[in-house]
Amino acid sequence: MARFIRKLLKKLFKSAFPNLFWSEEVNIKDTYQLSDKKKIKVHIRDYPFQINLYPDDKALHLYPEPSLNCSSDSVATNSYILFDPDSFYSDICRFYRLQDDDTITLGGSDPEQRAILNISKKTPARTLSISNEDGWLTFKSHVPNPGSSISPLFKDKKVKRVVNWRQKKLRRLREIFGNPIALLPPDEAIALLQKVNEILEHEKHRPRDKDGRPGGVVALPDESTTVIVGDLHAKVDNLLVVLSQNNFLEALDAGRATLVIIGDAVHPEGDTALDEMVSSMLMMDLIFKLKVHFPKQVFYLRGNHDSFSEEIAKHGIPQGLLWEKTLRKQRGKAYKKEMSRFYELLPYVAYSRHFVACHAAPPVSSTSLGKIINIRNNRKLYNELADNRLRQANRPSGYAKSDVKRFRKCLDLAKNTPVIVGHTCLSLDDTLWENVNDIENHYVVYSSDNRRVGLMAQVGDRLYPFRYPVESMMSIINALPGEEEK
Ligand SMILES: [Mn+2]
Repeated sequence: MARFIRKLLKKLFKSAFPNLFWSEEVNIKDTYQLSDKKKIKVHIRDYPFQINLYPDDKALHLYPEPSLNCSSDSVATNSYILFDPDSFYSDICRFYRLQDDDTITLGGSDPEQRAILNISKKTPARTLSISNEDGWLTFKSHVPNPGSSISPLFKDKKVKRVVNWRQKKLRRLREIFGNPIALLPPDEAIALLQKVNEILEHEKHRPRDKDGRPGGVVALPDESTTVIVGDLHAKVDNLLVVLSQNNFLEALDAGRATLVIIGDAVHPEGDTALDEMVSSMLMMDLIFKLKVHFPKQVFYLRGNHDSFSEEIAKHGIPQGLLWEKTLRKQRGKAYKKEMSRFYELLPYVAYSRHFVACHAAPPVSSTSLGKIINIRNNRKLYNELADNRLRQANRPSGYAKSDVKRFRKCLDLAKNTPVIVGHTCLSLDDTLWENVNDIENHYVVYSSDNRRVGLMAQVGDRLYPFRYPVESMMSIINALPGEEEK
């Protein structure tokens, strides 16, 4: 709403003082030298641009945010992504998204821009501004001529580079998940789940509890690069979006990355039918395939929905019981039993020197690493980690800033280490929230939104928030031509 009002005010202001906002509309066919004497306005939906930034001509690429949806009903986002082509295609990296009504002023004094775009420190603080308005981009150079330049990336290979790069990931996903991506037949499903449970019994990075069984904690090595996905609630497309963006899949394939799903991958939410359990079965099939494919790199933490409990209910729909009934009916008693074993074997907390994550909340009772490792049969601690929420007037048992601090401390983590939880959708217009309740480096990520998938991913020593548009990934992947038809 704020965005809408701002836009309206800007429009009124512009109509009152048109000369102040005048910019020349240019159709760029070749390298165009930007000048501080005039602003230019370009529509670049059809092809991407290269910016050569003053003073050292650092090349940056500006692409319409790539969409794989070819159907006419897909929503054009009007967004652009701005990135450093030297790193964008090779490793997990950050970028800027210019949404409608956004402006970015590029310059070398901003450490974030230097880190994300590899802009040199020599670049003046205000070098070039780019604004997006209804998909039209306005460029304004702030430095004496000749300043920066922009050129269209006409060559076919470049125009389609981002889309081709994503298409390649889709083919890889099809190799991992099967062609087509579909629910497994019962016999294959149980064989897969048994394999997963075998892995969990001897899972890597799981300190043992006092009975010698896998404990409640995943302790990741310092050198692992972690990607964290929040509650998916049966949104299979959202999982596939995550795996087809950035270089997450490539980093998993190269053994460089660790994927941590922080629970509640099942049971639909929001506007979907709450009693529909088949998409949850498919979701778990896919997660199990990932686990078998990357046994030392994919971890699933237990959420409150990872249970057959009768207490799991939404708007009067007993999702826990329905889930149990569906598994029994569709896949047999043995499968349901194996799923119970899976739940029993799950960890509750994952951490490394760079982050700590659990499904719902830092514990409010006094705790220690040892207690969390020995969480089996500790119902109270399970409820705190997997089902609590922020403290509020009507929820005095919720967690607060002091609990976030204590959580880091009990794991011997530095003060500014990101604490990441899921479980609570904080507003309908987003999927990820930062510094929640004014608690610094405290993130809530909820990855089952219909429009955008939020996740946290590590770049260098730090985890950063990322958001990606949701697309109909299942149908896109299943409609890809086979290798021989390419
Ligand atoms: Mn939950």
